[in-house]
Amino acid sequence: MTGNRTFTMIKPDATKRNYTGAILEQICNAGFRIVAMKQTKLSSEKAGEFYAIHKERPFYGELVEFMSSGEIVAAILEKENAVESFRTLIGATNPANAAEGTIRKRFAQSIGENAIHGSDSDENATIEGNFFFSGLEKF
Ligand code: 3AN
Repeated sequence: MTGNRTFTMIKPDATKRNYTGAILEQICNAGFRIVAMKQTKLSSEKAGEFYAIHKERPFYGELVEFMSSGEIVAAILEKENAVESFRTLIGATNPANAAEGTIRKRFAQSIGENAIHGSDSDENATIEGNFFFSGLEKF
C-alpha cells in the first residue's frame, strides 16, 4: 500500500528569486492538499542533520551550505500516492534532464540548486515531516 503524504521544501534559490507563489500554485493545481506549511531558515547544523543521509557524498558540504543560505518553505502534502506523484511533478534531480512543465524544469538552475525537494519514500516523508512539524501543526 502506498502512503498519501509527502514532504517538500522550496529551496533557497527559488525563494530568493521569488518563485514561492508560482511553485505553490503548481502544487495546489496538481491536486495536493497542504497539511502543514512554514517558511524558515535552516542553520548549517540543522541542514546537515536533515541531509545526514548524504554525508558521504562529495557534494554534502556544498549542499549544506546552499540549504542554509536563505529561506526555505517546508510543507507536508497530501494526495493519493503522494511520494511518487510529487516526484513526477517536480521532475529529475538535474533540471537539464527534467521533463517539460515540471517544477524543476520551470524554476531550477542546476543539479545543486534545484528549486525543490520531494521525499523519496513513504518512510522518509514521515521522518522529514516530523523534522519540521509537531503534531499540533499538522491539519
Ligand atoms: P533528489 O532531491 O532528486 O531526491 P538526491 O536525493 O539524489 O536527489 O539529492 C539530494 C540533493 O542533493 C538534491 N536535491 C541536490 O540539491 C543535491 N545534489 C544531488 N546530486 C548533486 C550533485 N551531483 N552535485 C551537487 N548537488 C547535488
